[in-house]
Amino acid sequence: MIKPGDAQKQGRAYDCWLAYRPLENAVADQYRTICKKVAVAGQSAIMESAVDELKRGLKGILGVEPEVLYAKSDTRALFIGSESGVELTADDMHALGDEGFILKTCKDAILIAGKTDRGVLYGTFAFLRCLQVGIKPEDLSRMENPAAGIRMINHWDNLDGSIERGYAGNSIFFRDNQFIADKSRVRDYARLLSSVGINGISINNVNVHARETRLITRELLPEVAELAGIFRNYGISVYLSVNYSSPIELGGLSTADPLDKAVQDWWCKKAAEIYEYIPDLGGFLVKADSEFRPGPFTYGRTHDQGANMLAKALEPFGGIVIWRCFVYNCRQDWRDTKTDRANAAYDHFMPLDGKFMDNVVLQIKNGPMDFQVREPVSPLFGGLTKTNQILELQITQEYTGQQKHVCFLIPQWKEVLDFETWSNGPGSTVKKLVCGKVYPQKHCGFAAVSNIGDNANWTGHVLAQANLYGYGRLTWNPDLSSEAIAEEWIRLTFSNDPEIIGTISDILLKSWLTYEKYTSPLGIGWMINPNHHYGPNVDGYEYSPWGTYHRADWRAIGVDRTVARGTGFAGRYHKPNADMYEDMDKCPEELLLFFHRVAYRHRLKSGKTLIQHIYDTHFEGVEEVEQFREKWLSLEGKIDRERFESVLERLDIQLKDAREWRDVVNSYFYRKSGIPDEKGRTIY
Ligand code: GCV
Repeated sequence: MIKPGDAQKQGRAYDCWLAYRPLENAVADQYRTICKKVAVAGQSAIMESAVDELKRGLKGILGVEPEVLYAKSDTRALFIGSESGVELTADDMHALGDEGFILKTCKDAILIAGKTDRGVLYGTFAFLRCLQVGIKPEDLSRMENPAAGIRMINHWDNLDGSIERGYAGNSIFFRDNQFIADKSRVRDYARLLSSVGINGISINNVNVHARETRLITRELLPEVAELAGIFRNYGISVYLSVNYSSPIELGGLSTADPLDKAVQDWWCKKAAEIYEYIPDLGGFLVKADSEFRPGPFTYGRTHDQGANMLAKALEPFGGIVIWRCFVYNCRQDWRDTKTDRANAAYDHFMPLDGKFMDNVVLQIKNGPMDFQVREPVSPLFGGLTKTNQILELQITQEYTGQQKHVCFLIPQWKEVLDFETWSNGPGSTVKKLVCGKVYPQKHCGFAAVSNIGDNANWTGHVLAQANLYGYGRLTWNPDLSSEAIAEEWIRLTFSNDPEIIGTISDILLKSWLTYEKYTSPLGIGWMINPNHHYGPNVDGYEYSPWGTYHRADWRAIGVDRTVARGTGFAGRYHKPNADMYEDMDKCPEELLLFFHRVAYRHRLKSGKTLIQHIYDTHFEGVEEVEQFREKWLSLEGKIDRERFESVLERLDIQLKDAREWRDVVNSYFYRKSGIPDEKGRTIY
């Protein structure tokens, strides 16, 4: 009998990078002789997940169904093949962190070990990755520890089943204001996340509406606990987004003032109640005083007071408060050129550095605005030196093509991670800061907004699976290159065939810059249709209260954010970055319009005028999408029809919409400036 939901799970795309395709070569034969027997040391639900996965992988890749034995031992390990041969040494144990793993091999045995069962699970997934891409047993040996402790996914799912900024269907957790009863999809999601090292998930939208406010009540906590149980088996802790006004909305109090004793007591009792149901809840995620959400400002209190009050309530249970820095005035007057949304997070949180409790972590978006295709790095990175912090990225492609356009975001994130803040001299990169390697932090790491939904292929666009995969891999090891991640994902998801790898890599690795070319130029951002944020509309937000302006007139475009003449944002960075951004000649050109107001006739380093650059990149961007389509067509017959057709369909949409972007943007600037295209192409 077909159960509800089963139909969605059919198809090649559902398995993502855990498809476990048969491997037919000499390496596979080598593994086949080893992988007949598995001895399991250490029993737990997580170890069982590791064993299940190993069995699934060996069956799929090698066609082997190993005999599984359970050994009595204090070690946490899977011994594949002969039980002697490979051993764990004291040095190995010493080098292993709590979540790390070790893979060791000899002629007839493979050892997957960790200090904890989580480590074994991660090691199992790593082993299966190596197997699928055809790494020989003798080249397997490795020891890995994750770069940071928090490696989290944020869902913006609502209980009615909708997902804020979701582009791949509805929620896999909720429908019609209830939890979805069939949890098999959640389990598969937990496998996907855990396979790339994710260890935390907040299940509900940071905009916590009325029904979701009730997630922390006895009515819904048993359901949260059930989800938490599924994720727990894969080493993933559940977090809840909470409504700062809960004491009023649930507790009947007249205030949510963090300094009010009754409010404090209410949260303490509430925390105790929540932990009865979910003893290992990760904690709370909080969006406060932002985009109409309540927060401490309502009571004339500061964000440290607001966050610390919640942190005290969670402290006895080991929970943490993840407090978002996305705080700005969204009712700005567009005529006011002094107020700058880019300054907001920095100005709100820098004065509070060092004032947060140990179990509070600030979650900082990568840029000062909002996940645009190009932004500078938030100056809070390197600014804050005494506060726990995590980097927030957006996997869901709100501003980067909404999973209709291919936009592999790993190269963008790599630029963020590798950004040198100079906070504590050279080497103070964002990745080191958020991994606690520049200033000590009790909790640090990564969070990103999920791009999945109940679509049969999870992400809407099959190639968008690579963004989820790559995010996880970077949280584990931010030094991995975009090229390595793309190749690994393609090998696991499609094939080890060099032609397929070459073709898809080429598309992925160019796609972010291509998207940037035909959308908003040189760091200025936006130019999109209001609300849903899809498609070109140059003045879409220009006269709005949201603080996102390009200020184009007949002569120039861009926002002067210099200290000398503008909003002063450039001065929020450490030197030499501050000087670099301040000076129009030194400012990296891809961010020129973010920091400076520039005349259309200004000559860029290429020798082209700004206006000609805008025209050229918009034509080029569309040509590149045409090339993506051609490249993809060359894969016909080489990959399964289902995924081939599905990506082709999206590329057709992308091409049509890229042309729309090109023509709308070029026509807008031609009409504003009156300057014709030097190459005489069609501009309307
Ligand atoms: C969840 C942007 C998005 C909002 C989102 C917000 C946030 O403004 O458009 O949908 O709200 O960011 O990150 O809180």
